[in-house]
Amino acid sequence: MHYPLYFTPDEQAALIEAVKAGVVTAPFYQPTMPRTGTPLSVVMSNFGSLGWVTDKEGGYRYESRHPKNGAPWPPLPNLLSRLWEDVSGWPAPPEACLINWYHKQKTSMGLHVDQDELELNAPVVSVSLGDPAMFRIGGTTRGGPTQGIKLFSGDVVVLGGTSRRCYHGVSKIFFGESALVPRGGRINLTMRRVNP
Ligand code: MD3
Ligand code: FE
Repeated sequence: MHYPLYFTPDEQAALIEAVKAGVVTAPFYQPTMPRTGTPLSVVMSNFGSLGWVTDKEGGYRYESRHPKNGAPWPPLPNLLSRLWEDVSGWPAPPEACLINWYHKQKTSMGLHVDQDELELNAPVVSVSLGDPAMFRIGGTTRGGPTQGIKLFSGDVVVLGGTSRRCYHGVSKIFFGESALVPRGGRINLTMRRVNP
């Protein structure tokens, strides 16, 4: 489900303020791929009792603390808890909210499936802020056709049912089109249920 402009401009600004406050104690860090140590192009942080992290040594995982400074993740902002209750249809709250900042012109995210959660039946709820992005979603197997959807600031996407297990990624950021994010780019907030 795509909810275009779910959040008003004032709410979008409040979400950016919440991110700015959160990254005081849990700063954006450069995630790296398991084993190879290749950096991802986005920088990341999290809100919630668990955060999704990755580095060369530890691989993809959920952790209750920041991988660089050991700080607990800041609590989920109320606007996001309310969003989850409104659109997820899931009886339990999300433990994790990953913050992806597409902070440079060339940032993207290759096609992948989210499968580090024990609970794969809960939907994923995503919020786009700042510059638009071309989001791509395919099927449940690698290599098939994909559909592109341009996502704008304030849009919400809910991936439930079969779509939860689909390949997806971000092929392009329309860098410099929005003034919402300080220093520019796009911020994506992705809420997930981790444990059954
Ligand atoms: C479709 N993030 O962090 S959010 C990710 O815009 C991720 O930053 C993208 O993919 C971003 O893992 C896309 C939308 C999204 C999130 C999870 C999904 C789409 C999904 C899981 C299954 C299918
Ligand atoms: Fe993903």
